[in-house]
Amino acid sequence: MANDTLRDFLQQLESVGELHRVATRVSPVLEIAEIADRMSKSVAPHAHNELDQNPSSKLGGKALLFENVEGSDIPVAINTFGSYWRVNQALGTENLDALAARVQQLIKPEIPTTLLEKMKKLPDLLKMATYPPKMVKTGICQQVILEGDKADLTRLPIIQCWPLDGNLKSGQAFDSAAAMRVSDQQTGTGKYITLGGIYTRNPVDGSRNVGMYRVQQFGPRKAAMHWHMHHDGARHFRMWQKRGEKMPLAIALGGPSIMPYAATAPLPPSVEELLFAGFLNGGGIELVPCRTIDMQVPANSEIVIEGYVDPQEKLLEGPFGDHTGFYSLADWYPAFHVTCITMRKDPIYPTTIVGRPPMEDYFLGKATERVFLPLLKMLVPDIVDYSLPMSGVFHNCAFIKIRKEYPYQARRVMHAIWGAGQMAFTKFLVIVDEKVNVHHQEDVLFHLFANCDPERDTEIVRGPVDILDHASPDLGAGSKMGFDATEKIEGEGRVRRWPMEIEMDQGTKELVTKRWKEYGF
Ligand SMILES: Cc1cc2nc3c(=O)[nH]c(=O)nc-3n(C[C@H](O)[C@H](O)[C@H](O)COP(=O)(O)O)c2cc1C
Ligand SMILES: [Mn+2]
Repeated sequence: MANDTLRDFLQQLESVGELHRVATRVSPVLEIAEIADRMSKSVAPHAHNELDQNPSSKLGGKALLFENVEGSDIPVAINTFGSYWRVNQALGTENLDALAARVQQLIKPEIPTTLLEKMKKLPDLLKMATYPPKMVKTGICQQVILEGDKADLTRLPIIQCWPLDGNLKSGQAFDSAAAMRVSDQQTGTGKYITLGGIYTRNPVDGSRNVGMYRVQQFGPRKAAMHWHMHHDGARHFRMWQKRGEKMPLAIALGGPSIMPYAATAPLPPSVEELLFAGFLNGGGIELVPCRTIDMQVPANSEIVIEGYVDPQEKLLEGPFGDHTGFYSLADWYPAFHVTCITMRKDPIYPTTIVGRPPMEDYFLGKATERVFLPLLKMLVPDIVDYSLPMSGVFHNCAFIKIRKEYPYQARRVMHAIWGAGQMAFTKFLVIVDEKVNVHHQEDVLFHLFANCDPERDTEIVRGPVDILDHASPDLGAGSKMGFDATEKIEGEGRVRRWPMEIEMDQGTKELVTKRWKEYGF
């Protein structure tokens, strides 16, 4: 089982030298971010080769704990998930493949006849195999309760990540006329809560969702919720909005080390993150009721911000230096009003920065890549393995390995992926044969460049794309491209005789290995 509290997690990291404490005073504006960025990028680029998925790899720098942050008496933890080793600790597993094997076990027991039945069964399977959240009456997260004027976001050491964050005059507003119109009270700060779990409820069936969405601080009790329209938080909000009701929402920081990951996991809307977290953890997550809203949050959180989202009020959110390596432009997002802040005594504030990879979120993404492989295979059985290369920042590119058996199979796989959950937003797909190592970018590119006839072997489709794709002609809508980099066979258009790839025979290889010293090298 993973750690119950952020403090336990940090203690565990410290006990093996994986936590660096910074005692000197630092600014939450840019300084912490720059230090964390240098930490993430402190390894030589070649050391970050995707080949290195060694579960004990500590590449990615150390976790950092800033003990003395200007303007707040709360310390800041960052880069806590930023290595394979740390992500494995957080998820309570030896390695990500072992976790994937457990997911595989979960979907194996019953084999219904159709795919649709299988997908429908998933929530039930999870319910049977997992530990539901446990309701408890009290939790450390409510040791300190700040209501009324005391519920003040400026008490928290919320960080500014990049220079133009929140700067509407920087030309990074999608609608510059609107940016000019917003009054000073409506202008956000450059500070963002980046590692919070956003807890919302479906007003119709009461089901819960936890998503990781950034929150921009506006006033002491006001913030903007940046959930993408395709995500469950936004879906819940549209439901509350339709009813004309205020939406209760809680932001939980810290808590069981599994939760930040679970909040990022691309689960279907019917699967609750808290159930999935219980499954990964091998134990139910303890929840306490919030003080001022009808919502439950992990009892072991460090800090909880309670409030509601106004169905009418919108704020010009952004710009924000995003995980694509570019600023996402300012746009209108719903306003969140704080009703109460609760915390443990001496809390620690967890945060992260995103930007051009490698960054901390790369490792959270890799956890998803591995854990969701069995589910992706269930949807698209042709898939043997896949990789989300660092250069593709998750949604820009996926390398997919298939076992090819019939003509145009690669295209079938492309279309299946473009219909599969959050994978559907993948802009470029490269489909390769079984012999190619999808975790080795060079190997994939070699086969892409060699095996594709651009006219014959590419597929371009239109559809929804990631909200953060700045190249698409419209926000969230554009085109996607698949490269069939497999060996072409009869029935796939005009194909000439396909040559064999060069490889030395085994006998000669062994002979040369055996005699290597004799050659005097
Ligand atoms: C560090 C980090 C920051 C993220 N920020 C956002 C964000 O601001 N808005 C958003 O919609 N998704 C964001 N995501 C992605 C979502 O958390 C992820 O897609 C998740 O599956 C959404 O959950 P949902 O399907 O329940 O909505 C972020 C992910 C990570 C790892
Ligand atoms: Mn969800």
